[in-house]
Amino acid sequence: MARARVASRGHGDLDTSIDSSLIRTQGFAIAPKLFPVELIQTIEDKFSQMLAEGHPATEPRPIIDGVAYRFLLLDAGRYIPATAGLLDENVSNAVRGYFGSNFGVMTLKIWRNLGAEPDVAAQGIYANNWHCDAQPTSILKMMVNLSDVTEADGPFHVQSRKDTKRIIRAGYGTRENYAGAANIIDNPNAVVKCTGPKGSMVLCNTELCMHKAGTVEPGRTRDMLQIELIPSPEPLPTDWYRVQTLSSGN
Ligand SMILES: O=C(O)CCC(=O)C(=O)O
Ligand SMILES: [Fe+2]
Repeated sequence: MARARVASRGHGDLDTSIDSSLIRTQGFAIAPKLFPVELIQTIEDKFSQMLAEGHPATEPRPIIDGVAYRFLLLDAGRYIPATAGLLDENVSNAVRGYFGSNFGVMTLKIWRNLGAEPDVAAQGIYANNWHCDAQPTSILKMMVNLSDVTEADGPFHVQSRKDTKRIIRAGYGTRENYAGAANIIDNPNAVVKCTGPKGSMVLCNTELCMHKAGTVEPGRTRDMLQIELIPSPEPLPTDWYRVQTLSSGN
């Protein structure tokens, strides 16, 4: 399937096209204006409220010198049922088109990255060093910006499968030491920054594509929702958003 297009049902300013063939060739596809802002706002408001209350499910991680740089909510759908609206027909068709099969949900999480001074950010505090996820390559990540994300807010950064191969062949070492790839890994012609308004989204194979979180500038934040999708013989159950995490990687 080349392109999934569905009428935007009264949300005239939305662009509901997702190019699922691009996920195969490039490794990722960006949907810049996908979800109604009211849906995203409902989810973000509830997440913010949980953080403000210090809800025990919102885990501060990591804490460096007494300062939390990220708050993570696992199994977010159990606390925020509105997340059920994210796998609508449009997204589901695109994901089925990519897998060529039904799909299931492995994890559903939300996190907030907080601003960090460059010396702290240099410690790789929230997956902000280039890496590929060490998970089965069948997993597809759906990443939704829950806040308006500019370059200053540490957008998700990604490179194509082709550029990723170039980096690996140049002798990429680890997140901490890029080794032979150090000189080419930040090629501005290859790096794509997933900035966008709340509700913008990227579907990405993070095993095959080099990626990282951008560093959030001091005083700013970035809220991200992520769903890990896997091929499945069964149709998606209606209560998929109540998924409970067994394991996940980033
Ligand atoms: O927070 C981000 O932008 C990147 C996180 C990441 O590396 C991942 O989800 O695999
Ligand atoms: Fe990752």
